[in-house]
Amino acid sequence: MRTQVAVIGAGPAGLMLSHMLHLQGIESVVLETRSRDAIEATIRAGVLEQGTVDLMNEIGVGRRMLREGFPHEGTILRFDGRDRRIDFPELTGGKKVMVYAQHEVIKDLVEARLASGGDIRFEVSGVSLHDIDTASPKVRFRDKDNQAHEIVADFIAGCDGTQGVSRPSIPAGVLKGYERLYPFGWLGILCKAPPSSDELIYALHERGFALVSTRSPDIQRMYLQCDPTDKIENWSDDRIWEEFRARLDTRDGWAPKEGAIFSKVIVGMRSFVTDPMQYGRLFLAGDAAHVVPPTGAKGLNLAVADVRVLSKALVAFYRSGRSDLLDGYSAAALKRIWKAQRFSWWMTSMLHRFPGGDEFQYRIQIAELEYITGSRAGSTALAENYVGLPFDSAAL
Ligand code: RFL
Ligand code: PHB
Repeated sequence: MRTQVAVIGAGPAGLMLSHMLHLQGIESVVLETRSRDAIEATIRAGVLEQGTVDLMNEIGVGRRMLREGFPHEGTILRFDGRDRRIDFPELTGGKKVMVYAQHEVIKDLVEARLASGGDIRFEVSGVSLHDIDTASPKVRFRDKDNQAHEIVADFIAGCDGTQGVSRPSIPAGVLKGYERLYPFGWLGILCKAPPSSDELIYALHERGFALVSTRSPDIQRMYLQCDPTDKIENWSDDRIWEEFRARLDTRDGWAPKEGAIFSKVIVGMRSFVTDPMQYGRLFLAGDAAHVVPPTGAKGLNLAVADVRVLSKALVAFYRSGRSDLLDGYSAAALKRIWKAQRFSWWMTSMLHRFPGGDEFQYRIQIAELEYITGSRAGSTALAENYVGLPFDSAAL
């Protein structure tokens, strides 16, 4: 089988790329190891930057998001037993974010692809990449009935996340990886309760970080900093709520609304960047190329930003035979990626307690939070990164 772009992975990066290429008349085949039901049910990110929201609307997949998502015009930093608010539109010339779950974005993109005749192969196995340093790269895979296939493409987009095959298919020595591991993880829960707050709450306490997010009027998403090697079995519902009450410091009379917990996960935290994000005709995008700790809510947004750059470069190639934008893809994408890495690292460092961290370090963190929330310059630095930095017009 032949296609123009073989896309590995039906996450936000792969699906968005396939849809954007389709709108420009470029055909693609998307290969995904999991089932449609599985990808539409995996709970991950929740916050969309203004630019991600705008792009979803531009490419015609924003209708349900506008109806069911929650626009947030600010966020709360909670420490020393009180709330300080950062106002996004006021500090960023009108920008805000949208709380709309990643799996809802996935549902909307899958529906849009299938409605326009898009080719998504779910439940494939044994995906392998070949001849990626030639003008006819190939992808071999088995379909869900175990039949073997080969796709011959002009390009391969490696959008297969942290555990995919794309990055490991690049010969050793070509890529440089930059990594930072954090000595903590997040325990994430979903519970049946009404929202505790109109806006997300990022809290620092002597006992560690806590985050209050939301999914719907009756389902809430909340996180606690924990040991990354901790086990879910150690966290009874009672212990979780006790820890939330302590870290969210209910002295001022505000307290989280508690309800039945129906999902618990522990996720590790790391920062990782691959440079370059290209080898021959293989282009990496999203988590396949970089990972951020979730404190800045940037992972999904960066995946979308990558494919925005990549789709423009592919369109320029097919429209006018130009390959300069493809050659510049990695450098252009990495500029934004490093800025998002810095923001995610900074938010993580400011809001978590480091094992072995002493009282001095904690006092410095509180002073930084006081500064960020008390100064317009400080608040703006947080707000403009959180809603998403402007796109570099030279790169796009
Ligand atoms: P994905 O979503 O991992 O999709 C990759 C897809 O590729 C498939 N795959 C393969 N397909 C074919 N062949 C193979 N060999 C394959 N190997 C894998 C996988 O099954 C999968 O479907 O990567 P993508 O598209 O790059 O998207 C990245 C985002 O998913 C990720 O960055 C975010 O979820 C990160 N993230 C957040 N990002 C935000 O922007 N805002 C947030 O609020 C936010 N919160 C979070 C998060 C991630 C979290 N976890 C679980 C790490 C909160 C958490 C707790
Ligand atoms: C979420 O709702 O899952 C969420 C929100 C904000 C973050 C990370 C995750 O920084």
